[in-house]
Amino acid sequence: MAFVDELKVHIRAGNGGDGVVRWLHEKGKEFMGPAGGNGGKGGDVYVVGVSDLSKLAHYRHKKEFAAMRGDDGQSRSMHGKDGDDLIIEVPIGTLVTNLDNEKAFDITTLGEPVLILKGGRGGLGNEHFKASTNVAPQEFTLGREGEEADFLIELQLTASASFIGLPNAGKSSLLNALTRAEAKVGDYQFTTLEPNLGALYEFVLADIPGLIAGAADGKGLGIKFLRHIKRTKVLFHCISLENEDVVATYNIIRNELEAFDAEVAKKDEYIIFTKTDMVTPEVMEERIASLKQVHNGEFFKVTVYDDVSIKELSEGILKLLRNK
Ligand SMILES: Nc1nc2c(ncn2[C@@H]2O[C@H](COP(=O)(O)OP(=O)(O)O)[C@@H](O)[C@H]2O)c(=O)[nH]1
Ligand SMILES: [Mg+2]
Repeated sequence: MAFVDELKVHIRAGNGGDGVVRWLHEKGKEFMGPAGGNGGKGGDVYVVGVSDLSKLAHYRHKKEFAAMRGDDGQSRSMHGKDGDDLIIEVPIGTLVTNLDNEKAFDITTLGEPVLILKGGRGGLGNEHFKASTNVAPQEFTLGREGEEADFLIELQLTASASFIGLPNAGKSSLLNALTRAEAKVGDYQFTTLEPNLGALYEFVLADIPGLIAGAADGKGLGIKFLRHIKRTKVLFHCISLENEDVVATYNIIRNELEAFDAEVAKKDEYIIFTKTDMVTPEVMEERIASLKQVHNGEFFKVTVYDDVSIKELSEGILKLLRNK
């Protein structure tokens, strides 16, 4: 699913239900008085932060959101049911702006609903107007309208870390294993160079697809792609242990990075050796040793088929980023 980070929508809270005029009747008895119930309150609208960073893509075709209207009052003094609230899930890091009054809601926490529009009050039924001077009131009121406005919903994220590497290195698989992202695996679509994003606690991880695809001359690179890789704090360079010559593999990406942007190439880089399950321990040690001759610093080893290695990687990444 394409990454969506901006939406313009109209959002409406529910209208209140109307109050009604009803009378109490009982068989064989005379007039017993007013019994029209009040209308229910219209539903409020909340936004709530979730960790699924692709959430806005689900609303891509939506132009309008609306909470439920309150039910009208009923006979026998029964009040109308309140309209259900509407809770709109957005990724943490989303800024929700009411374009009619410029009020902005910055959604930075998980699971805490923030009220953005209030539902209308229910109207009053005729029973409400009963008084010693008014035993048969005809009065009632209509429900109030719920608030409504146009909103701009923007995801304002900067990736803390980006996974780079050759196609097939296992970047998307890692992003999926470390976060709740749903990046496509084994998908070589270099024409869409949108980053896949996932949240690892407070950090956003980006899987940068195919840096190699004409990256140096900037061909086809979207603005979001550039923004993410330029502002990212650290790079995790993924190298599959399947490669017989891991140094050559490493250098391909390094050269591409240098040609792409000298500033980006200067960022701190950590190596993640992927697909440890594909080689024997001896071959693994040999390949890691050869790379250590050209790159010093910390490195990680991982296979998506071993949860322990994923957990270690996850902890390692967290420790690194929290120390930045
Ligand atoms: N054996 C093995 N295969 C993996 C591992 N990680 C990813 N793959 C496979 O390698 C291929 C490329 O993975 P993908 O995550 O799409 O790589 P990307 O191009 O770097 O995003 C897919 O077929 C994955 O199933 C791993 O740890 N072990
Ligand atoms: Mg990929």
